Amino acid sequence: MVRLTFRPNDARSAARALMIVLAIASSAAPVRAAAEKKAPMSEADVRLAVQVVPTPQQLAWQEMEFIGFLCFGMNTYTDREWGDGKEDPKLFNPTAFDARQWVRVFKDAGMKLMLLTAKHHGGFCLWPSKYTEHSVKRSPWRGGKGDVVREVADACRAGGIKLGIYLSPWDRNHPSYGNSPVYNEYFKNQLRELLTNYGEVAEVWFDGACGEGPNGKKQVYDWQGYFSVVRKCQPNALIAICGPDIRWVGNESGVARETEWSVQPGNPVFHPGKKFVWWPAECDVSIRPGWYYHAKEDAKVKTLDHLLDIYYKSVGRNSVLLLNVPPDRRGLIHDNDVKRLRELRSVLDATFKVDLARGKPARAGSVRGNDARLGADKAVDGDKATYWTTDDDVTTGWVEIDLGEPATFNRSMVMEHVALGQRVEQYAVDAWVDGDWKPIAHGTTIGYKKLDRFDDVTASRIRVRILKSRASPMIQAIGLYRAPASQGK
Ligand code: FUL
Repeated sequence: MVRLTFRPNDARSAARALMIVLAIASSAAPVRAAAEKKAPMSEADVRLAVQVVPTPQQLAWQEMEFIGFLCFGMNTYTDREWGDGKEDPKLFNPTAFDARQWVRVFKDAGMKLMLLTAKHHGGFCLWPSKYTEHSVKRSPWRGGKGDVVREVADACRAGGIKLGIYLSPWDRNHPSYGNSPVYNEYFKNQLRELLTNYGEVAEVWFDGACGEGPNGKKQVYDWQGYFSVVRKCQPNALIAICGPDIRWVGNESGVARETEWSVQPGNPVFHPGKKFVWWPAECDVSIRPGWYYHAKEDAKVKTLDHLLDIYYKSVGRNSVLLLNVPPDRRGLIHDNDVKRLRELRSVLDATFKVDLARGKPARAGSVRGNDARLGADKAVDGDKATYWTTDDDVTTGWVEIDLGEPATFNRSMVMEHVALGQRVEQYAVDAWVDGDWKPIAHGTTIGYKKLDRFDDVTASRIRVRILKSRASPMIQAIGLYRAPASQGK
């Protein structure tokens, strides 16, 4: 029933969700069910949840906001999305491979990390692993002496961008897959190779996808064993998706929920024994219909408007955007994708260059202990270490910003000081227009960053109201921007 080879995005995301469920079904509640649980929380639980904070590494990761993904490998040469593991390594043969071009393109787009599919479901390794022959060492590329991971790691370091490694647990090539203890050793050995020989790795991505189906091979993954290898070899790396540090948002369209909490119920497999954890969402999506490069999709690179919409619904909804840009058979990122990324960057730069609220006089309904260090002006000072807050028992409040002259804007931003946790449950933004407060945006959670879009508003004052919060709100930043006219929505 679920024997998937290549399918549209929805089917693959369903497959990943299903496989995450299957992978842990024997011992635990499904990841997605845990992540999406909506039951009202008891007061005691709310008190616990507000105490949960990110690790410094999780916070630094969130602050990257926009990161890039490279699905590249055997599938690029077979024109498929999922390999069956029987491919001849000789097929892998980029003609103009240049990881420095990838880094340039990603950096110009504003991405802060590059995540590479070191091994996908087909099992072909982009580095010369000593534990298998199914790798670049048996391909004609660079005379069998090539190492994609090495070239990518070096290019990332030279370009000042972080490196992430995707290693698929599902492996359709390795004969031990399904013989659980043996395959788990193989997988851990590969992890050790990748995490000790290539310098710093910031993110390790364990995909939950698996298309074995009910009659296929059954591999019981040693998640805790995998996590220990990562912690030991790269103590600062974050473990994503099937892992404790970064949560899959639950779809492959790049869209977070309107209500997106970074505090989640602990997952019994990934966070055994923990009631609540900091488990922030990552939105993975491809710039093309497929994850891998297919010449037939050259004209199907997502439109600028679509990418902007994705940006607002991911980065603007308390998530990190992981955008996949698959290199082509030359081993280069195709011009159509490069051009689209440039357009995206230029609109984002034009939009967020000037913050009309920055440094403007601000006042608040109340300030904790009337302490000037926690005053309203801290929400517009551009300093991520400072924030406005209310007294401990006060869970609503407002900040008003005086823009001086009437200014025109169509985007607002509110950020919580998530270094100390996530709290806000409901907020509204109003503008002073024609002698009255006019509502311009409202929402539920804020988290690290909430962006709202609306039609041009001209006003000399705005206010942000916190209508409901799990504890005193801590507002790190409020911003106002104007997107170029053609990007009205
Ligand atoms: C999915 C995989 O099946 C796709 O091939 C791709 O790697 C995507 C990022 O995750 O689960």
